[in-house]
Amino acid sequence: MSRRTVSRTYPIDRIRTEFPILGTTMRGKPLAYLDSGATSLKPQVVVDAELHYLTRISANIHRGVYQLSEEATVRFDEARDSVRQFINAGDEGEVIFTKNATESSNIIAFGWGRKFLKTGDEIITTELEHHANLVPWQQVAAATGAKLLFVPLDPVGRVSPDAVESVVTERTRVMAVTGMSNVTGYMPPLRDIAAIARRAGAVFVVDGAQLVSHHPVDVQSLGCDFLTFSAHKMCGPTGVGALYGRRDLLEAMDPLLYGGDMIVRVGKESATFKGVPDKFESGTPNISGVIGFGAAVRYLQGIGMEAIAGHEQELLAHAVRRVGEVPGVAIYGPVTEQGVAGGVSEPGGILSFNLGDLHPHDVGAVLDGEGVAVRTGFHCAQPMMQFLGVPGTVRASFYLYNTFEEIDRLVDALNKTLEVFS
Ligand code: 7TS
Repeated sequence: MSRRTVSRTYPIDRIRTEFPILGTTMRGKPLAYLDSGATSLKPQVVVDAELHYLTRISANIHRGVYQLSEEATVRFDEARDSVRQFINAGDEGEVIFTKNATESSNIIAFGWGRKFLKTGDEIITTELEHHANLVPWQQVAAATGAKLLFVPLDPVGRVSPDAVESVVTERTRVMAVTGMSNVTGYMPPLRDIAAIARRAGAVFVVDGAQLVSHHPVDVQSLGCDFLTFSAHKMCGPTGVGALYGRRDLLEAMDPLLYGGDMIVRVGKESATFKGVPDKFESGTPNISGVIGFGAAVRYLQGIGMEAIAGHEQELLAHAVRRVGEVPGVAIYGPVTEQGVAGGVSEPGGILSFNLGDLHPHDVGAVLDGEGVAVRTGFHCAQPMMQFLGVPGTVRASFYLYNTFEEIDRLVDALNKTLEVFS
């Protein structure tokens, strides 16, 4: 059996050849890239799609009457349809291209929250959130007089439906919850939360920045009203993301940005606006990025999100066991208890830990010298660090191209770290 994967059918060797950067070195060692939670590597097909636009098309969309502009528009629209299919949105108007998940969250918070929330209304969220799905809501709460309420987490950082129910009141208007913690990989029970939001008459916002890249997501069966995600975490380019929103909600919202490409008619004093998605996409978008995003989701679909999620779970199980054997390691989150939670959670491919009382940055620096790339620090999730009672963690995050050998190299590098600091 190959050590690269335990599943004989998962095409790990082929996948690795499709990512040019995996053939390179870091600090003179073969790159072991364990930081896909921050951003993923890019396969050649995505690079090629962008390059084709840049070298063969390179025209603006929606405005030229000439062939190249028409072709750019067709490719742009194809990308929207690919992303729509990827999350099974009902129609293309429900997929808005943004610059990243952060911008998508801000469009919801300011476009919907700022317009519809009133003093005393309640926004339910959790301490698991990345700042992108918390700070915009804090701002909107301050501007509208709405209140933020936090679902109590269990001791290892899980959300149960009962805990969600315990903070729901007749003033609940929004529930904004991560689909997967970028610190622990924990995946809250979204379907249960969607049902609670529906009963409460609240809008259900899912931060999908980690979830969508690693697991199959069907917005219709999930029952979310909004979903935010970034292309760069799912094999696509930086500078492009998406917002899924239910059509009726998007139609009722105000855009964040006004200008060209989103208007029907402009007079000297006022203007009228197009419908969705155009009203949220004023100005020239990141055309090459969107085209690359389309190529990325088609690439992921070609492998299959179930297969990718399965591969990551095998890697995670191996990592939990092997990293857990390193003397003095403390692993955070429910990952070591998966299966005990009574179906409340499933693991995502993320492992956060600390090594004795060493600072995470010191650990990360030694790992870097060994060619192992991990993220260290508070991961844009300071409330989660407060919950865990640590200033930061070392985080290894896995994706479709990672192998058991890379995790073994992480473990060797952690043992070396212990020697360096002994
Ligand atoms: N939500 C979650 C759960 C995230 O993990 C991130 C980025 C974002 C939102 C924001 O995405 P962006 O593309 O708009 O920046 N998370 C990380 C991380 O964990 N390390 O670097 C970025």
